[in-house]
Amino acid sequence: MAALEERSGPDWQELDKEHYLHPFTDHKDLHKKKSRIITHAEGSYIYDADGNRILDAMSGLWCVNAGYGRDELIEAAAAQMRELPYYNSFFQCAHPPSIALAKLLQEVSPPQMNRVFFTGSGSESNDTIVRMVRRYWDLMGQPERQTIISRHNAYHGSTVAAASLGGMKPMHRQGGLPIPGIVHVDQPYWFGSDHSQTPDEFGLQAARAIETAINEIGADKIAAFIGEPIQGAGGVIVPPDTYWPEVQRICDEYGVLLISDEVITGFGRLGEWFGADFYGTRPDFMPFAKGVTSGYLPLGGVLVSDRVAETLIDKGGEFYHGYTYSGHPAACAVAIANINILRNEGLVERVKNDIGPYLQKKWHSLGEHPLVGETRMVGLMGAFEIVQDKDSLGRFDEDLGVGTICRDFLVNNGLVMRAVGDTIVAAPPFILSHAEADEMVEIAWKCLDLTQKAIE
Ligand code: PXG
Repeated sequence: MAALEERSGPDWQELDKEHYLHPFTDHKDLHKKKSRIITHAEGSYIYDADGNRILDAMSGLWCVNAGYGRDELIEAAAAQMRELPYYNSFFQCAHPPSIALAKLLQEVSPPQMNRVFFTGSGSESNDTIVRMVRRYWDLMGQPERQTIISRHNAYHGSTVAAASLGGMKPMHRQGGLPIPGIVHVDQPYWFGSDHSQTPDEFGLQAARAIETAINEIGADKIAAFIGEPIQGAGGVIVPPDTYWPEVQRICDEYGVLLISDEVITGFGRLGEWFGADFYGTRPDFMPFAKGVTSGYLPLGGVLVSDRVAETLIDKGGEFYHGYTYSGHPAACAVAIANINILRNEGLVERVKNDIGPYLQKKWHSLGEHPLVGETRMVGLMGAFEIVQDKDSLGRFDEDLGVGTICRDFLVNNGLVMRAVGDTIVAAPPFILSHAEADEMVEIAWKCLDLTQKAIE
């Protein structure tokens, strides 16, 4: 842990402004204000250089699921670094932690998943999938199957292929994306629709947009469909119950590979090990990252189904793809320790049966606030929608930035949540106590009041 004087020593905000280009940041805007400097953390709380203690209801960036300050994870990294800090898995080499983790992942993942390809992040995992999917169809003698279907407002990462898979228009406008062979269809966002259909009808229609795209392009040209079980960065969009069963039917019927992006939903966020378990889908690929190490070290990977992996193996030939840090030993050691924590402390079950239902009940009480048009939460992944008019569910003018106003109140009152437009999202750590859940909802209500006053 950094010494106290180091935490408050140099003028971090000045140095930050001079030298540091942050991710997803308007620097001109940031320089008018100042960065919040986070110095340390414990349990569910982060602490900033101004001495504020803030309840982290985003688990960092959807990742610190086991909470901060876990000695088991710290010790696992240190021990592995002493033993073997780095070696690669190229050139017919491997090391115990990466192999042990591959075996552990097989145990916690769906039955068709017996093999894993390691990466350093969720973005790298999705870039890997774009190449692996196309390689698979080449080997299957169907090289025409190149096109991957995704959804508007999806988030699959920031590298060129991952951002292309994603459906974020502002990202596509920077750098000439998407790359060829990726098409986007509607997302299953009932709240964002005109509400003329029931959620179930709307869910079926959203799934059938995939079928329409397949028929327009030709099934013989479609390689795969990718979706987050619940869209995270897009605003915690929980699909209607009809959606995923219909997507699975369509993938089966047209022989299209299913990619379940588990970067946020993997490792217990929904109260099951994976989103695919929660929705009962049978994916061929499950990219993961974040929660695999509870964010303590960067690690990602792709779980690959038997039919794909066996094709890659049996048909032979080298797949020219891999990263220096594929299967990094220290990151793998932390992942093993983290999965052991999830198992030994029953944290996935805790999300399903204890803290999940407890927080959900409180969370839904926010729906009584005059500014809130909808609340939703599955496991420990939730959102509420700020509306101008509760009856028509009409939104505020986008330029007012009401979501951002509310988010700023939240942080200044000791609670981190994210604003996606006027949708406020939350994903607290699995170790959240009942008292912390109470605190979260109390602060949220108070800040909705403050937001209401501010915009009046
Ligand atoms: N897939 C999904 C579903 C994600 O949520 C990625 C892939 C990419 O992972 P990496 O490790 O390359 O970042 C993500 C990442 C936000 C936010 O503001 C969300 C993510 C990343 C950064 C910000 O909600 N998710």
